[in-house]
Amino acid sequence: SAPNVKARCLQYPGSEIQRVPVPDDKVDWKIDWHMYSPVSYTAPVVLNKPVWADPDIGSFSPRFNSLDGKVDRRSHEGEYRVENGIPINPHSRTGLTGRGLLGRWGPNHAADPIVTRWKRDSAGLRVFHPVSKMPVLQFVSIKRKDCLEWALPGGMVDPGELVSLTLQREFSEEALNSLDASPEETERIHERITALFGSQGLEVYKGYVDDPRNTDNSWMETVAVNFHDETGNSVSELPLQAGDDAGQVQWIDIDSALSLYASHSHFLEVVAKKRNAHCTQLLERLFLKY
Ligand code: RP5
Ligand code: MG
Ligand code: MG
Repeated sequence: SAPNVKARCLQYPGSEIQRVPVPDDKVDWKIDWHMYSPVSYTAPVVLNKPVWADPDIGSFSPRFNSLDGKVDRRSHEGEYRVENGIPINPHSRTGLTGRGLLGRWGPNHAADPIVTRWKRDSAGLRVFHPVSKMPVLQFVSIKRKDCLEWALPGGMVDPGELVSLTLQREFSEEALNSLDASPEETERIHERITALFGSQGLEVYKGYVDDPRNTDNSWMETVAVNFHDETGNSVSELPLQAGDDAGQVQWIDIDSALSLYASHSHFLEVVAKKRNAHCTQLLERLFLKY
């Protein structure tokens, strides 16, 4: 399928701005499109020079494709093009130039924690899917306040921050509401999840994300890591509480057709396959085959 589906959504999030429609056959930069004239947009909140955003090009000289001070401007996808000092989306056209809602020119690095457990019945036994006969996994999902879509509780990697820390910090903020907890609660949460996040996670994805905020010059990239509570008595017992940019939080079955924010459904398919759990994709393939 053509790349950048969500990053070509006509209505640019959080604005009245419409992208220039990019048809599937023109999405690839390699296809000549002389008439292509994307709209330019950088959100006022970005232009206001918050700490997390770059200044405008011209007033500073970023070192693209390298570690620029503490800001990592390298892409997980390899070297990206820079034209007239402006980085170019490594995947395809999006119908919009500038930075939109994103702070960085070029890659904007995030991390997505995928916390899973087995679905269990009231007797504590694992639940198997009636058709695939495979065990069903559940993952911690948050409902994003910005677009009301269900998503992984991920977030941006702060400059110089280790991804392992971002994963744990964002999970604590969005799914455990650590930002609003008392010092004692924070301590208890920290103890509980440090064990889980300190365990060897399963990296399921590293690279470009088809995020609705992407532009021709700024885009999201992530590292998605799965932390699995096999016995169901580590993080499973912590009370989930939505915080920061999450409006709701809950355990969701990886079973029915999941429609999640950005590329997140894809990450969960990978987790399900690697953990030999039920997943929709697998069912579809079975039905196609027989
Ligand atoms: C997505 O945006 C990433 O996969 C990650 O989940 C998220 C990070 O952005 P914020 O949650 O900080 O808005 O592309
Ligand atoms: Mg966050
Ligand atoms: Mg977030």
